[in-house]
Amino acid sequence: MNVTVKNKKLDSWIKEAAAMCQPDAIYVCDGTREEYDRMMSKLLASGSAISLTKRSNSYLFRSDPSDVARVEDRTFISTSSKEEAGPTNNWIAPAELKATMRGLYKGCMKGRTMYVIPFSMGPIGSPISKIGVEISDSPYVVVNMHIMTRVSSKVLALLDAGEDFIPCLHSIGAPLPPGQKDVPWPCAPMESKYISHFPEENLIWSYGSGYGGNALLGKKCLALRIASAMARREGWLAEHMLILRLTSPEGKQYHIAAAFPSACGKTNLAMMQPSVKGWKCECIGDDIAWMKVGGDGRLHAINPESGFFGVAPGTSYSTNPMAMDTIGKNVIFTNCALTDDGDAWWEGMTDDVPAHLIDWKGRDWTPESKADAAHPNARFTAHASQCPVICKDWEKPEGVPIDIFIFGGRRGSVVPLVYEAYSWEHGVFLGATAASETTSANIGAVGNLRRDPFAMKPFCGYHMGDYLHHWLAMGERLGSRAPRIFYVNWFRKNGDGKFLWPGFSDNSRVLKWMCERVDGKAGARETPIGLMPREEDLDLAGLSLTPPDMQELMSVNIAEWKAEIPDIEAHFATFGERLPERLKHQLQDLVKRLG
Ligand code: SAT
Ligand code: MN
Repeated sequence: MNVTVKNKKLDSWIKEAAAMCQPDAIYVCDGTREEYDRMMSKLLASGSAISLTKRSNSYLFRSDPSDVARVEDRTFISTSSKEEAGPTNNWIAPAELKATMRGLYKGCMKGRTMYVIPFSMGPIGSPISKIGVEISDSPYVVVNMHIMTRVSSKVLALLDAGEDFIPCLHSIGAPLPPGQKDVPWPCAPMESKYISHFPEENLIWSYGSGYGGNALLGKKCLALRIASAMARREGWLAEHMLILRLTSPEGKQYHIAAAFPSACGKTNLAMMQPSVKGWKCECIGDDIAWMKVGGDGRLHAINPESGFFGVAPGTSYSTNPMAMDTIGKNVIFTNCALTDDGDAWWEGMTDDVPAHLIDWKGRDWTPESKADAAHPNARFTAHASQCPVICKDWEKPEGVPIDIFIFGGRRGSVVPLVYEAYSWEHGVFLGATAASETTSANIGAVGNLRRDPFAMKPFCGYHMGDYLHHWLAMGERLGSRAPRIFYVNWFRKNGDGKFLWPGFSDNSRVLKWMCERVDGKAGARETPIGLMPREEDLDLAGLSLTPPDMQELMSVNIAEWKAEIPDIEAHFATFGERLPERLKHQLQDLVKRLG
């Protein structure tokens, strides 16, 4: 081991993990640029990384074709009883799961180095931040963690000073026998992958996958699943939300936190450049928000991450120019295509499709090829500080005060562009019943409608019914200082399957209405589903949207909404006794309003 670890809990955990996993060497990371460069040189030499000549200090990785996204079927919340994990989580009893995983971990790092990665979620030393230590045998994980979290020897110093940490054990599950050549992306087969959480003891064990949220354990595992359970115990919120600051032409600031499922445009909204005149948008985070009630009685949010792990396909200078400028240099690309002149490429990146590429599986690709050149869940990893519109306050330890919550998802039909909740309770109902067509961010079928409460279905570390109670309780605590709640759908289509709403920078028109609602300046009409802008309430200047399209976009079809009710009832029934009474009443009220 390259350093002496003084913290007793950490030292004995490293020894225990080493005895079980039997790595050839142990290396404690310090988070420096030199370390990153050294690690990247090794990854280049081993053939895992490809250096991109067109982008400075940028690299392309191609994963194993079986290891391309989160694996919700292999993700477990291991509480002492199944009931505590609730209906939205897979559960195995802790003793059984640990016994199985110990069997898998035994000798799993043979032929490899065990990296010890001390990291902080949130600014180092902030009272809202949490410390984690990830043990991993993947150098790809190390370089990604450098960007996505604060990896530093300062974190070890905090541990020496007595701070606690969340242990995150990770192995790709592919020991390397002596003399055998490594593959570019080692991992274990699907049936032996386990992404396990023990929220009662703040512990994470992940085995078999090297991809994204399965392997970068600070993200979904710590900052959402473990943190959501901590947040409930401690009276705060850990949410799957972007955070942005909007500034009006008069210079008034509004802070918005928005929850959409993975691959539904959080990064695009977080970096959006408003098309409405005089308004400015700055990014604070694109995936996760930790929120606590401040001394002023308001909810204050921080982004616990330090980078973006964004979906590449569809990202372009027309959809998200700020993301494009963020990824000009110092980027890790995963499962993008490679151009002949040494750049990354993906579907939707440029109007002209290159005549020849190497696809994400390493095969020759031409526009005639049937398969996608980049995997639909291909990603870029880039540091937040590289974003041209990163808010100057993005690392403020006390966070920013939230004015507005937005929930939403991808719905080709039924759900209009925007509506506002009648009350906090109604807003919690909107979050609880949020539904979205599934995307490629999870292994499984794409395009199926599923209820994804608060976009937290895959990320809530405890019983979702208790989570809904927690949200209601937070509303009571916040009282008149609670943020206003809205629901949006950017993805409604017309009969020909075309999107009705242009989206992207024009979403600012919707956000502007929300800000004016907060200030009591803009009107709305009551509808059975919530408060909706009348046409004159939305700033549509300069937008070429035909009146019939606008009408369709904003329409609430009573028959279609009535048809949603049985699905909501079935969804609510899964929470059993733990479904808050107040949400049952909200459903009854909706049924009544629909007539
Ligand atoms: O792979 S991740 O879980 O980090 C990305 C996502 O699904 O949001
Ligand atoms: Mn996400």
